[in-house]
Amino acid sequence: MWELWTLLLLTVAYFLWPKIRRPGAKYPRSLPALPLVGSLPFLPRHGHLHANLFKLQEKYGPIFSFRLGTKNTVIVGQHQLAREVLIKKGKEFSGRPYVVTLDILSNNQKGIAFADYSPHWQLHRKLVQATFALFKDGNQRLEKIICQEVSSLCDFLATQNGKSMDLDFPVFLAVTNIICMVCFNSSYKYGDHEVKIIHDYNKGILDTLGRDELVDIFPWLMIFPSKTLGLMKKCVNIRNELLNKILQKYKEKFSSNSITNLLDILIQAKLNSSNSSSGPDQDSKLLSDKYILATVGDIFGAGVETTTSVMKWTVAFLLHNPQLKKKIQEEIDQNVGLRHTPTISDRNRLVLLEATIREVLRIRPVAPLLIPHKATSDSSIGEFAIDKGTRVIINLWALHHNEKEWLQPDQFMPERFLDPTGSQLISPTLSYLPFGAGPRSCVGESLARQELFLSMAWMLQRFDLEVPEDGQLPSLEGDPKVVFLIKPFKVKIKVRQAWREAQAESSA
Ligand code: STR
Repeated sequence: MWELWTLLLLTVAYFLWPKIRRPGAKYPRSLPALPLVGSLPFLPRHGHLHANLFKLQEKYGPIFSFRLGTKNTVIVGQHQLAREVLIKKGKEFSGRPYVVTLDILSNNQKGIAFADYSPHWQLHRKLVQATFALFKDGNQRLEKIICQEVSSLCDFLATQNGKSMDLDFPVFLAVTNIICMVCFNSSYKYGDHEVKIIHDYNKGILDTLGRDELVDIFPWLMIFPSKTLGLMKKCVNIRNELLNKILQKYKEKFSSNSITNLLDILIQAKLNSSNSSSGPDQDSKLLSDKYILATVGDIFGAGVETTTSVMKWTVAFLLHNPQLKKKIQEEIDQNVGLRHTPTISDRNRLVLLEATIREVLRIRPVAPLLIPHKATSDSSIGEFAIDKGTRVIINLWALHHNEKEWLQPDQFMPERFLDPTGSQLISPTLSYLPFGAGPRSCVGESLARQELFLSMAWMLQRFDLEVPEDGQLPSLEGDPKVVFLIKPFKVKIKVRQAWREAQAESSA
């Protein structure tokens, strides 16, 4: 009998043990791994994953690996190696691994954020980039759209003068409207019920993605019902229904003569490929409603959750650093004044504000581990062999907190992005990639930077953002989901005296 058991165990071990790899090749050092569970028992369970992985670098070096289930994962925590993965060998590492929760979210790896390296990913990414090009200049330029929404946001905040409030929802609404303009040329009014629905399902999606669920490690656990997956599916369904309703309605009024947003670009590309002389071509299938919805869903989700989060982080750091806030306001008063609202062209004059935003993106990166990459062919990183199919995770947190690259990396110091005279922006090191890099880099970087700059400049010109009366400062610890969120906090809104006087003067 025991022979049978041994045979069975050996067979199981054979299938679950990593395959013998390229002979003679040198692989990154690995954490210990057991059959079945892999390195799971050896991974720290408490605290933030990005910080734990950074800590492991002390023992294992800047690149190391571990095994979860049957999959090998390589962690890269140093900028030269990260740039090799993202830029120099960008194409070889442009794949995306299969992750159960992300697969539900992306309707089988459609869209652009979580799609594996594939013709549909290439096509949709190109079309999204073409969309942003539509908003470069003219009447539709991003700056104009952003200023409109930021202006409404500030007008709303003015009605809250003297009160302490959570900025989450008002900021969410402004940012949602900006991305709505980019996607469908529409926007929501304050109090619109649909915005609340979007707010709620986004929260559900973020909550369920962030739980490093075991199913993401062992996909076969899917056969057991899971509460998290259930909630995830519910939220994704609500989202898909809402976006589908918008898409179907939009199709009726679509006109080839006026291509002004993401939906226009996607629908037009679909028409072009179905009418091609040789009959519907390959692209036509890749532009069916399901594919279109997945891409719009990604842009929507990415455009809203990231910027809202960074704006809240920025306000939180300013509450902790009231002197800095005052200095930024002086900078605004001197360079923009109080008669005009700030514009993008003020960006090279408001250098302290710009440095502050860069520092927020360093110390609390939106995605501290980016989104996992996958090797699309056998390749290498530095001196180490990487087999096709290996997951590669860039630990951006490690890059942004490396003591050899940054002076006191845990301190919030916007001055590090300024020259000693404080008048020029500088890049102190290459160990900084807040938007990733290479073929998978963030497509919305320029939109995001403009939104962050304009909204902070407008808000600080008009308001004093202060700690609420109860003296409660925001926690800076954070809550890492797919986006590194900040825990809810309140801020006291006060219209600036200087702003009031300037208004009274100009209307007199
Ligand atoms: C937020 C919640 C939602 O409703 C939809 C999405 C899909 C796209 C995701 C987004 C999420 C979170 C931020 C992501 C983005 C794609 C790129 C972006 C992960 C889950 C980042 O890399 C920061």
